[in-house]
Amino acid sequence: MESEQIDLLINEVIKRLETEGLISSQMQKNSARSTESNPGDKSKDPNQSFNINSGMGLQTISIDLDDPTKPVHRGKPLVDNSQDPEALLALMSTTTARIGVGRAGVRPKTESLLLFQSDFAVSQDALYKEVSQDLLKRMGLFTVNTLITEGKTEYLLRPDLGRSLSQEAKSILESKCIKNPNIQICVGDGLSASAIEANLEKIFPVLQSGCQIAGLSMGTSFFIQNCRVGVMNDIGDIIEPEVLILLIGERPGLGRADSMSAYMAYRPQKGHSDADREVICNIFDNGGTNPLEAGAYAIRLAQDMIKNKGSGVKMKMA
Ligand code: B12
Repeated sequence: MESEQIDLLINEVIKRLETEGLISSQMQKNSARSTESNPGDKSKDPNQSFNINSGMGLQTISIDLDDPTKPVHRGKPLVDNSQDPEALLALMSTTTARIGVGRAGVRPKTESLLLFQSDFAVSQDALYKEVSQDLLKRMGLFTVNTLITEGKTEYLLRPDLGRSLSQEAKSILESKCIKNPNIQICVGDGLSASAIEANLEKIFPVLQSGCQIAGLSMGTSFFIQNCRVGVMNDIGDIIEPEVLILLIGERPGLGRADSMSAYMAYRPQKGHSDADREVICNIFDNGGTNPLEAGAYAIRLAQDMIKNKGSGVKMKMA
């Protein structure tokens, strides 16, 4: 859910609670002030206090926990009485793994638990949300579907259906797409819509200009909703490109939802498996394969595939 929608929802709940006399108007003012100062960022005011009518009279409660996802909290050592705080900090800075988080008895500390839950929410949002229609429009991509008809839950439970184009999609591709191009570029939501939103606008122009510079013809690009990697075979059977590049959202990690892959295959067709494909993985800014570099590399790999007339294990053997 967008932060503006969340703000609207919160304000609506607060208004109703006030109308029913369950909270005082002071709370409404506090909340309004915190959203006004920086819309969407309620973490600006970590010590918000609210007057609540709990049934035992008016009580003031204060929320003293700041947003756990802020960088300042994410890298903070939480081990009590650490023997060597500097070494611990150095160790923690070498990894994104959750080390140095200490514990409260046998349980995780509240800070670590909240951070874990926030990061998990980011992954779930990426899985369940749809790629922005505005982005697809800007990129000039039309949408086709796989055999998934009942949304993301079915998509997650039935990978097999995400590997086949629907009958309607096949007819659309037959009528709209240029056949036998050197390079066909497709985009699929896969397991993270956020990954496509974060990287598509950066990688796509590099792929286009890469094709132009290398003298490779490009097919008609499009977007596949509820897409799995295996759908490349169906696309190959209809469009018959030399090389197919499928940009697709990777399974999100905890708090990392913007990682995209480019799966590639030479003359993809029915019966091909992952052994016939290549993957350029972990495409994201700041720590992954930079999308601009990944685009340039994908074109070089496509040229190798064309030269060797194969991809995956076959290309490695060649
Ligand atoms: C899930 C996963 C798997 C699962 C796939 C099961 C499934 N049905 O979903 C399993 C455990 C089987 C797997 C196996 C392998 N994987 Co794997 N896998 C991943 C992971 C974590 C996510 C992939 C994803 O989100 N794909 C997108 C979704 C939408 O695709 P999908 O259609 O649901 O699933 C297909 C792809 O995931 C594909 N796939 C998965 N791994 C690989 C690897 C290669 C080389 C290819 C061509 C395809 C492929 O197989 C699935 C079925 O078609 C990535 C990590 C990452 N950062 O991407 C590594 C990753 C892609 N895998 C990797 C590797 C090396 C392999 C193996 C070769 C390991 C091995 N030595 O056996 C095998 C080969 C797999 C194969 N299909 O032939 C590497 C690829 C590195 C590279 N650039 O070559 C990655 C990046 C992990 C890593 N950092 O090392 N993998």
